[in-house]
Amino acid sequence: MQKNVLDILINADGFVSGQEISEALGVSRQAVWKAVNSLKSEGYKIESVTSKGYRLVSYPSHINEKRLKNLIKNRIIGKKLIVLDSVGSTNDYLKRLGNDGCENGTVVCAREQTSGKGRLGRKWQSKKDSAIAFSVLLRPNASPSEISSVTPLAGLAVCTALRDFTELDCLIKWPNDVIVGNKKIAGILTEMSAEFDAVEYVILGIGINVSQTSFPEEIAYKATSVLLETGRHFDQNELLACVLHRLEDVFTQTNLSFTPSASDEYRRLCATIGRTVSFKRGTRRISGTAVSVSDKGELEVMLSDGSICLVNSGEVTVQGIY
Ligand code: BT5
Repeated sequence: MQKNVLDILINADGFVSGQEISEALGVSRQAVWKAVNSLKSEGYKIESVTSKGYRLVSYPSHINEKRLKNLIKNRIIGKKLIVLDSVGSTNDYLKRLGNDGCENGTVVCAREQTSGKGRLGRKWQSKKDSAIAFSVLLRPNASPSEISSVTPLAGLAVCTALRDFTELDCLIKWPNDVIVGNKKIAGILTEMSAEFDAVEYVILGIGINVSQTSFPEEIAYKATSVLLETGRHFDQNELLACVLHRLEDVFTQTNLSFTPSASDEYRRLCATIGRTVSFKRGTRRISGTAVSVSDKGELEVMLSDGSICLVNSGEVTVQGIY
């Protein structure tokens, strides 16, 4: 009922009277009034004028299922969409759906995560409605070694969507953190379920800081949000739809591995290139200069003797960026 009323308001050119809505839906004016009130309580601004009826003024800026479903035009990613008010971790929730056979491209998104996960057992923190937290399940027809570029490609998609949507100068900290200046605005956690030679599914968990005005003390020096950087409030639904659209573009155009144009674009936006980096090999810590990113997504680091070392996983510390 609420959705039907919303659809009418979205498609109306200006005011629609309560009478018109009740006739179109075959319900009482009282029922229309109730539906309008519950839409208002969800954050929709609806003007009501006695002689004219109702007019949709603005949408809630936080994640809202109806609004998001209206915005997503993808064929695969987000075609099946689950929006939750609160969940432990969208990745864990989607993993359970993945094990039960959910379709390629399923997206789970939540207004709040109570135990959001970072990589290597770390925590991802975001308060309710202040950030976008979602996970995408992909079922590539490939072996684990053939999909090593999935994570950097997701980083590229999030980075370019944020650049276009917010006009911020977002860059990528290899392999897939999205940064503005030297602070992180988005992070990605990739998890996979695979047999030795076949991937069952990949889950890309993506957190984007949108409306935070501050961060807990321990991460304040390295975290930022779209609001802090631009001073503007963006609609989380439009931003998420834009990111999902970009993910679909990137993954349908690349078949999950770097194409020459995707790797060129990745290198152009990679803030790690040209910087001094250090990483662990066994028990040793090695330093060098990041010189490029290979077509498989590996970081190419030049060591002091001029040799090139390829880094494909693990933690890399970048001088000058958190
Ligand atoms: C990441 O890990 O950056 C991956 C973050 C993935 C989050 C998404 S949200 C949807 C999905 N469901 C989940 O449960 N997770 C995914 P990592 O590179 O390990 O960074 C984690 C570190 O970043 C933490 O140890 C903090 O230092 C810092 N951090 C935590 N919350 C942050 C935030 N909101 N913004 C910036 N930095 C943060």
